[in-house]
Amino acid sequence: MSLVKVEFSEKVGIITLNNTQKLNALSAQLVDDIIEALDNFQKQKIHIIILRAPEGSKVWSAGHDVKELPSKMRDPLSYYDSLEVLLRAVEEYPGPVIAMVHGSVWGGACDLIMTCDMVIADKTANFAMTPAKLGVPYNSTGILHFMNRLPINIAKEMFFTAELVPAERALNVGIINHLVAEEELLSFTLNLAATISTRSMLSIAVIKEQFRVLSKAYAITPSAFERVQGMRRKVYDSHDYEEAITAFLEKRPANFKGE
Ligand code: YZS
Repeated sequence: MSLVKVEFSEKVGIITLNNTQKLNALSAQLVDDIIEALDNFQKQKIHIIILRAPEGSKVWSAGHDVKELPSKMRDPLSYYDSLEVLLRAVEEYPGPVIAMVHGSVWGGACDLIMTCDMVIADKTANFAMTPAKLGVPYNSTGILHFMNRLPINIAKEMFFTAELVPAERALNVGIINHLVAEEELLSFTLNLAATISTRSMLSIAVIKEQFRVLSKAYAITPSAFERVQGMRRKVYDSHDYEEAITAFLEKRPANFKGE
């Protein structure tokens, strides 16, 4: 059974992450279902996508399913990890993908939000970037998603503290485009999509692609790439990574040793 619900009109498709029992944790199955929904919408030439959680969810998504993270010795965020595939699918969708957020957004789901073209939220929304809590060596493409959206000091604060950024501040620092009343969240988002749907989709698709290509136009040397990969490997091979995943599963704070 699919873990997403899909609805669509002529030009707007809505994908609802619908595994609330697991707080919409981004398991491989949920992520694959989102990707499949995006593929189907693209085939049907649906121009604009809205990504949401079911009405009233306290948690929009709890992030990567920690139970599916490798326990040690393997990159937890490798190129073909399903979350990484999803982030590229959102970036490459040939029309706007709008995140409509009610509730809290954690870790990999926060990265998903950053990858969406726009974010509309109500006051229940808050956002936490958690790798430093879970000992995860976050990857360069993910860091770039934040750098391309936020002032670098704000992005660093999010990564270094792993604390939730509440809605009002998220608006001020540019995580979200519009902060609207809870009861207007859907109508506001649909109106935004309706406005966009009157514009040239050919034009928007090529503009979105240029934003994507230009925002990734960073050259790094092979040795810098290999050095960063080597540093990341030391982290996912470390005691601290294993300890943090175990601590999460045992519902206790991690005891980091710095090794
Ligand atoms: O006790 P059961 O078995 O019912 O399970 C609990 C939680 O363990 C489980 N759960 C998760 N399982 C897998 N992956 C998750 N991300 C996850 N989050 C929660 O869901 C059941 C209900 O959770 P409770 O904690 O009892 O619910 P509640 O008291 O309402 O608290 C909700 C929050 C969202 C505040 C709480 O569950 C929480 O703090 N979850 C972890 C959020 C998080 O840190 N996510 C980041 C995951 N990491 C990533 O996305 C990246 C890899 S990274 O670390 O790099 O950012």
